[in-house]
Amino acid sequence: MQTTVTLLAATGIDLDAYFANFDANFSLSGFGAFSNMSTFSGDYMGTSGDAEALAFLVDGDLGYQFSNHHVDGTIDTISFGTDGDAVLNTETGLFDLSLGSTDFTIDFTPDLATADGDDVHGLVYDLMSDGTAPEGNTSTLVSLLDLTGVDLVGSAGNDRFNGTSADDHMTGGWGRDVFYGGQGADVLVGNIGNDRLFGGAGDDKLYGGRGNDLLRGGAGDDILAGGKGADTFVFRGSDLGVDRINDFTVGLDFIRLSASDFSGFEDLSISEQGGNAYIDLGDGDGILLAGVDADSLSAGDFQFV
Ligand SMILES: [Ca+2]
Ligand SMILES: [Ca+2]
Repeated sequence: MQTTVTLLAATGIDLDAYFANFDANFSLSGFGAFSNMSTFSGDYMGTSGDAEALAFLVDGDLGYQFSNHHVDGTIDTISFGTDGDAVLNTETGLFDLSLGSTDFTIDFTPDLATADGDDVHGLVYDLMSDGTAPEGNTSTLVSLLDLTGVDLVGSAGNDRFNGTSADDHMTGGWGRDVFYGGQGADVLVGNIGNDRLFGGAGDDKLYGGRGNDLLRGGAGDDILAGGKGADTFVFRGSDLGVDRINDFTVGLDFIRLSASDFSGFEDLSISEQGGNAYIDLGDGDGILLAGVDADSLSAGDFQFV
C-alpha cells in the first residue's frame, strides 16, 4: 500500500504537533455527518463545533451500524482542516461534505478496506471518539502510517516531519523544511529553501535542492547531494557508515565534524581513491567526495564544532 500525505497549509505543517493538537482539542460535535444520513453511509465528516474549529473528512464508502457502533467499508482519503460544512444536495438527496480550509490530506492506494483486513473501524472510530475523554485521537491512524511508511509532499511553507520506522519519501516545497527520516531507507528532498535533512538510521538518500541546506545522513551508508547553494554536510557521533557526497563544491560547501573527534584539518586522513577524495573517519567510517581532487581540499572546507 502507498500512503501519500500532502501538506496544503500555506504556512507549513508540523505533522506531529498537528496530531498532538488534534488529540488534545478535537471534540466531536453531535454524531458528525454522513453523506447519506438516511442510511449513515458514504463519506463521513466529524466537526468540532464552531466554524473555526478542527474538522476531518473521510472520503470513501463507509457504513455505520448503530447496534454495535461499528464502522466498516473503504477509505480513499482523509482530510484534516477547519470549517466543516454539510449541505443537502436537493438533486441527489445526499449531503455534500466539505472543509472550508484543508491543512493536509492522506491518500491510500489502494483504498483501505475492511474486507482486506484493514482497521477501518479503529481508524475512523478513534477520530470520532475512542469512548474516553478527550474524544477523538489519531493513534490508529499514526500506527497505520508507521506500518506502511509515508510519501510526504511538502507545502509552500516551513514543514516539519518525523518519518516513520519504515521507508519514507519526503519532498519539501518552498520554505525552510526540517525532515527526519528515522529508521528505514529514506529519501529526503529539501527542494527550495534552506532545509535541514536528517537521515537517521538506515541507508538514506538526501537531496538538499536549492538554498543553503544542512544534510546529516546519520548511521548507515548514505548518499548526499546538497544541490545549489552553500551546503553543510554534518558527520557526528559513531556508526556513521561510509557516506558519499555527489556534489561537494570546494570553496562553497562545508563538511562539519565534531571538535571532540578531530582537532583540526591537519588531524584528518584524506586520500585519493579512483579520482575521488576519501576522508577516513576511523572505525571503518568515511566520506567519499565524488569527483573531488583530494589535494584541492583545505581547512576552509571544514568546520569543527
Ligand atoms: Ca523512515
Ligand atoms: Ca542514514
